[in-house]
Amino acid sequence: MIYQENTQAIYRKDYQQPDFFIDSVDLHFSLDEDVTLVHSRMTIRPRTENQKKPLILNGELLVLKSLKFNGHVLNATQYHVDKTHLTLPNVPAEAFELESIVEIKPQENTALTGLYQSSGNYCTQCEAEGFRRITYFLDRPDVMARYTTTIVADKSRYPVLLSNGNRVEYGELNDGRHWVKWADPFPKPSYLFALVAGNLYCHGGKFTTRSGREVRLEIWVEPQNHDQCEHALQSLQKAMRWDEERFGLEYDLDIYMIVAVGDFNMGAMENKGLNVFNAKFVLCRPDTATDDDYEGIEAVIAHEYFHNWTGNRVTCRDWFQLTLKEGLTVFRDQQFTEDMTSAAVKRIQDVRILRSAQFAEDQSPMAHPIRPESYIEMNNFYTVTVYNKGAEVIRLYQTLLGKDGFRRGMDLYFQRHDGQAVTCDDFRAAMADANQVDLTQFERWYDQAGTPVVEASGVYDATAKTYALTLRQQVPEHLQAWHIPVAVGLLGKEGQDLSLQLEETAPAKTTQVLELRELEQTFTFKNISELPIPSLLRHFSAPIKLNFSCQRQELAFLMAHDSDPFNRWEAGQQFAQQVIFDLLADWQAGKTLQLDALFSEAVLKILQDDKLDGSIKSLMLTLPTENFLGQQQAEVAVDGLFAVRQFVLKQLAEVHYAEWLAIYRANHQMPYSNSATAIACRRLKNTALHYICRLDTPETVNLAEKQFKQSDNMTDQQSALMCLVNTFSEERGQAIEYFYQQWRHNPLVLDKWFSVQATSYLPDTFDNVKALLQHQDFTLKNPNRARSLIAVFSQNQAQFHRADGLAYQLHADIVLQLNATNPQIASRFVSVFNHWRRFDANRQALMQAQLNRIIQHPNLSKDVYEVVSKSLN
Ligand code: 0A1
Ligand code: ZN
Repeated sequence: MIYQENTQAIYRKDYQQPDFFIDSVDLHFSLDEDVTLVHSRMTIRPRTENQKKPLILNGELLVLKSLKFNGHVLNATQYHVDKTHLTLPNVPAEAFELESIVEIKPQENTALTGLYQSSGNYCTQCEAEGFRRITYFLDRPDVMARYTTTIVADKSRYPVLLSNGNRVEYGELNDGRHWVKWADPFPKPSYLFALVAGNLYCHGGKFTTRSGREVRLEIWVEPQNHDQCEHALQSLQKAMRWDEERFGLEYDLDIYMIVAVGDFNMGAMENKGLNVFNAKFVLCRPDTATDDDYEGIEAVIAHEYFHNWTGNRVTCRDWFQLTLKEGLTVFRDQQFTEDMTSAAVKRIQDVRILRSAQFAEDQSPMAHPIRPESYIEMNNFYTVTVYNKGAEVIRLYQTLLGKDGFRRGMDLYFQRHDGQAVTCDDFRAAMADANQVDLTQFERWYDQAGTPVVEASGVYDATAKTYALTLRQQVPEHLQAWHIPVAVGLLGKEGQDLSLQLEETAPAKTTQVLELRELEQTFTFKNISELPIPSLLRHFSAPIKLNFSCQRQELAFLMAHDSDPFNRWEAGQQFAQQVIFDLLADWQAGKTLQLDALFSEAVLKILQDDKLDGSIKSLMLTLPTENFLGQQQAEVAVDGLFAVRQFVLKQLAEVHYAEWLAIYRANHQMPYSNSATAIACRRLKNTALHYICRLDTPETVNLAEKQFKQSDNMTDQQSALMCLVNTFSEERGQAIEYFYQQWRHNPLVLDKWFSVQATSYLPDTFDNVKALLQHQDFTLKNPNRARSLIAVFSQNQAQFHRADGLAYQLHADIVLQLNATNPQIASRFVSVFNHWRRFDANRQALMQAQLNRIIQHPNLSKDVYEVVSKSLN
């Protein structure tokens, strides 16, 4: 087989310090329509005295025009250039200056890494290894340099020229071009470099730090989006304040810029002082963005801002340490959102993502520890494991050490490592040393892949008044026991929390964090005067699967009474899961289905519980997804799960119709605002509307249509459209057409139009998706648009996993197209096939055939090759 790219794996154990450091780099960009010239002047210093090492710089897709060494032009015999490197075999043992000029073609860059164009503007994406597509460099995070950047471009087409740091000089040339010079005082790794040039509008603001410094804040967007920036600005201000209050961390430059671009592979990028964002995470207005969009923007703005300390000031030594900055920064943004919105709702949402995506990754051939041991293409490791499980691991420190102990660890981490490129071990050492605890065993969270499974069982002794809880972790043969905090509560028969005491002298609490370190441990609670109902793994205190056999009555009890809102929700989910799996057995046996009365009653209690916040209530009224349910099975029962879940939803809709309607009416009149209360009302109301519309009668269609046409906000309009696309009514087609005409000129809203159609559970969805691929507004070039249809459809379990395999074939066609233009997106898309072994023989064969077809394709990118080869292995 021919693979164009080098598919050799790189190993963590092979890490070596760089042979050279780059202390400063002076860049000069001349942006022109046909070629862009990049001139770089670097001061380079060997790491050790008297070393005789060649200088090997990274560089890809560059055309070298000139090379100078300490001011002297080098001739071609003095260096060597190949597809990926520039090598100077003989360099002196003291510091020297190297100057290069290269040509690049951003206008042809469809991979969206390095320097590229979006809507006619220039922008960059350098993480992880994009800087080498801009100029020759030691493109690795442990080489930190001071940057100055001069940008020259046509003034009328590119009036705005931005880079990292502070604007120090500017001027005009007499040919219609102008220039700006930026200087970043902080040494940084190359992956944090950024440049933006274009015609952009600035939404400005300011922030005064707690030490009294004034910082200028700038949100840069395409001019037509000028009215969609205020929420982003406010989110930034909130994040800046929160980081001062919670972690004592202040911003360190005089200016902080955010640029929104329409074409972006990921969510956003934390470049020093100049974040580049996917427009989806900046732009919003009530009529164009949903409540979830608003929350997503606040979270991503905060995430990138928090990176200024966790990522930029203290960065990663090598890419294996990615979770050092990402796990920590996700944890920080999660805590921020918990404080800004509702801690319980946020926790539930985060755990849903973890379980549905990360636990699935753990079960797949791409499973890896949060600190991977090897990779072929680093971009394949920006995963839910590194990010979201990484955040759970950081949360474990806080659970074990307490909020104050965690803060002490953070303080010591910055005290020790500000300005350095460090490792996950350095972080763990700071946590351990600041709290004088031994965190040796804790390293297993970093080097072992997989989701730990813990079995729990309890024994109540009425005479001794003790409750003994035994926890047993299942550790696969080649692995070692994890250090797992399990937060536990015990409920009395009135639903009240019992007070818990492990030792006679220890203070009593209603939630105890048990530390499971051995394979098996028993914890005995004293003075328990009645048979308790345990509430285990409260607030999901560790990223594990906990098995504890619970009767339906107990689940219903916890669902109604647990003081821990997370576990209250969790009990409902487990209850629903049991009900669905029992019905599945009936469905498979050809029996008539009948909904469990106790479950229906428990749902009614939630519906009628006036004390529950609308957001939580709505989560409690949402059944586990088909994807999640499939994961719990040895072999995913695609059709059965679909049929049974639909049955339960319809039953709940019919049986409680009056209540759904009452809830709908009670919450529909609330005027729009983006307050938590208004959001909660909309969530609850729209959950109700979804149930109501399951009935698909003229009356219910009418209700959805009215909301669709009359709503003044996207949350309500999109929800109503989603309801309508799942009906067989005439209004369905009309609404789809109406929405298109209303929003065809707004790309982010048009993405929603594609997505809503791809999520439909009606049997014609595949044909619709195929037709939408041919739509004039569909393009694979824009990642958001591609995701809105393809990625969304691939998560529509029953429709994507059609037994005829047609959707698989179409999906593989698209992966191969993207492989040539945007390997990162291709690789993300192909990953749905990673789970092929979990399906029935027929579907396995169909997916495997597509994987084989892909791997035989010539010119496969490293990105796709790595995923597909691991998948077939
Ligand atoms: N560091 C960014 C995410 C990011 C990673 C890679 C990218 O291109 C390959 C782009 C963005 C973050 O965590 O927000
Ligand atoms: Zn990040």
